[in-house]
Amino acid sequence: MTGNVIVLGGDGFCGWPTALHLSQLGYDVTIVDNLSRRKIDIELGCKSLTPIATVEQRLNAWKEVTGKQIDFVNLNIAEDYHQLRDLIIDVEPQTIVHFAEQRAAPYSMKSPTHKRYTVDNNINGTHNVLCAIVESGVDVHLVHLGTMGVYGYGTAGMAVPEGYLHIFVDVEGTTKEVDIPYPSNPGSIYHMTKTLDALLFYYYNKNDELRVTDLHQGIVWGTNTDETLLHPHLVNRFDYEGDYGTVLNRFLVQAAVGHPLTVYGTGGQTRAFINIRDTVRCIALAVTNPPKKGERVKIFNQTTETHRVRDLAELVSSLTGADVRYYVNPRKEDLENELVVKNDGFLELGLQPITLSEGLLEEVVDVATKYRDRCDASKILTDSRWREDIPLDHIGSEIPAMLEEDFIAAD
Ligand code: NAD
Ligand code: USQ
Repeated sequence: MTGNVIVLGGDGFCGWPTALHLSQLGYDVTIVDNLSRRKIDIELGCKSLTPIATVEQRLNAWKEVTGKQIDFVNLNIAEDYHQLRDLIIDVEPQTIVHFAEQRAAPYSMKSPTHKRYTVDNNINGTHNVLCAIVESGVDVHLVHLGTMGVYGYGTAGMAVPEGYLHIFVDVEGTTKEVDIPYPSNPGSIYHMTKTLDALLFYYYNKNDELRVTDLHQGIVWGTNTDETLLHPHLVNRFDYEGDYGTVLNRFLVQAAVGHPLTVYGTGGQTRAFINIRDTVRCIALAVTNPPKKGERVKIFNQTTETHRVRDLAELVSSLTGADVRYYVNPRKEDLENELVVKNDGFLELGLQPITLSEGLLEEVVDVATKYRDRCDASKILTDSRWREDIPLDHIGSEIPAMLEEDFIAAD
């Protein structure tokens, strides 16, 4: 594979292993990142479970083990518009992969300041990328990381299609068939920014014929990929604290350090999941299969399986002996939901998914246990909540935790 690719947010959890994978495949990769995620670690008073190296050390290690060069540019895509435009003109990328957003739902709900930061950063960043591509005149394919959460997690009993809903409309007695973007139903300020991103793509695709692929990704679990394992300085980050840690990775660390598994509410929430190794493969497939000029925004559901939160807790508990505890849910979300998702797009392109059962034990042993001494257990429970009137529960109980209003809703 040849050509130039810019990876926006290439120092992050998904962006770093993707940048390495694309470089390994033969692309000339430039990472753009303002290191805001590392600064948020300082703000939250915690750090990746894995000891991540500086960007400079990372890139030197990659050069040392593969002979391949990855360039790094430190800029804020939400603010430094002209530098971004000039970089696109200089590099002439065939593809820009866009990971550079504030991606934690709890962090986005922490306070008015965090809500406003998330909206300013994500919406301005995405719009700057689109505007800069058009102004540069370079024919770029934009691959963006969206989220399954744009759809909400309730489906009226059907499988969530890949972006577009095929509907039948009665027009003066005649039935017409049309595709419309699947109705958005965000569950946090963060998820809302992703639904707004989708509207920006729709517009730039219609007006400027910009080629865009939007990947509606599920919750990523796992840590390392073939490339990040090549040198200790290439290790990927692993978030476990209450805002950035995602549910399955959190459960794995909690089990390793002897903390009870923190199930919110009844644990009846069903979500979509994907392993980090499949994330990087999916992105490589998206890069090599761009939409044609004039084609509508291409949308893939980048996810390989769905699981209920309490089932995940039981699975981790059965593997490790960890206790399961139920905490008052700091979020406003359905207590219980079913979720069926179509993911034919990547399967047809040849993806062979890694499932939970194959990879899970390896993760527990290799990463969570190896680095458990770096875990600060006081950071496991979050102080973020969706509304001020939701009580903060740092104690939990042995039975599912429901608020009075939840009992009423469940009746
Ligand atoms: P991350 O926070 O680890 O990485 C994001 C990177 O972008 C960070 O390195 C950060 O410094 C950088 N960044 C943020 N704002 C920037 C800006 N304005 N300018 C330049 N750089 C900026 O997040 P991640 O887990 O790697 O997620 C990457 C993308 O994938 C996000 O858009 C997220 O919404 C999406 N996603 C992630 C998951 C998951 O489970 N991690 C699941 C679905 C979708
Ligand atoms: N949950 C628990 N206990 C925990 C943590 C979470 O029960 O300790 C529950 C939450 O209430 C929620 C579910 O687990 O119902 C998933 O939470 P999460 O933090 O793992 O994932 P989420 O907030 O949805 O966000 C993550 C990423 C985000 C991405 C999204 C994909 O941080 O960037 O967009 O997953 S998706 O969920 O498919 O929308």
